[in-house]
Amino acid sequence: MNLFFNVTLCSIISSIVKLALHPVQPTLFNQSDFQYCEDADRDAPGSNHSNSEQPAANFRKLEMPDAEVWLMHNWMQASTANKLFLYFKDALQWSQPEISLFGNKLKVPRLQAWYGDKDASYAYSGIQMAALAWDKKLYALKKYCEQSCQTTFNSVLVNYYRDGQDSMGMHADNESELGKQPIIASFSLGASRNFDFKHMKSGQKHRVPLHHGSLLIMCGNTQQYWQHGIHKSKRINEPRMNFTFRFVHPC
Ligand SMILES: O=C(O)CCC(=O)C(=O)O
Repeated sequence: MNLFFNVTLCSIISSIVKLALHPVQPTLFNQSDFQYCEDADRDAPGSNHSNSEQPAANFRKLEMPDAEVWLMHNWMQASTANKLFLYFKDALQWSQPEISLFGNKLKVPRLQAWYGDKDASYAYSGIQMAALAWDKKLYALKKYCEQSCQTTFNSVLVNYYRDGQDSMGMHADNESELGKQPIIASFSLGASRNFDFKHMKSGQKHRVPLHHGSLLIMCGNTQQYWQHGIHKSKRINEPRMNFTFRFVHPC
């Protein structure tokens, strides 16, 4: 009995120590294959859009006024990230839509795809995007992000930058359907690119390199005060993929 008690006590203590040392990565998925897991639906944290919730530990809060931005490099291990990059490159339905700029029609300087729940349609720069039905692994990735962000998402914009000549203009994700203080999770795969912020009033700039497997979370007032974008770079020849998970309020 004593032996049983000691063994049980030891295993409880060791679980507590493990939890304290590795509080971040939720273990809903075996990262080595990243298969969709039915448990993800059961264990998702529920619909929680409160900004008082903070992302899990190991995220670093960036020092930016009027913003709440969290970053974790190596949020996903490289071997899993490599497989996902190859998978998504082939599996997603990429397109290069046109935007109207001063009366001219221009193709966006990247490829993109919009996935989400049925009612999660989205419009920006005159592009109306109806959501494509979730790809299984994309849905699993969404669930995995939700664990870290302590919220739920119903859609994702995926951008594919073929090389350093592809870019994303400075903008804020402040469309009314995203709500006043949207939580946006930005996951990156492939080539490292600089993510540039610019304060809309003071003009202050902040540059964050985003690497293969990093997760950046923007919440609070970030979209009200800061624009963000990806500038062209002559030095980059490799492709990059970025996923911005969002919650679009159905209109
Ligand atoms: O590629 C990125 O990191 C930026 C994507 C972005 O700004 C957006 O989807 O709104």
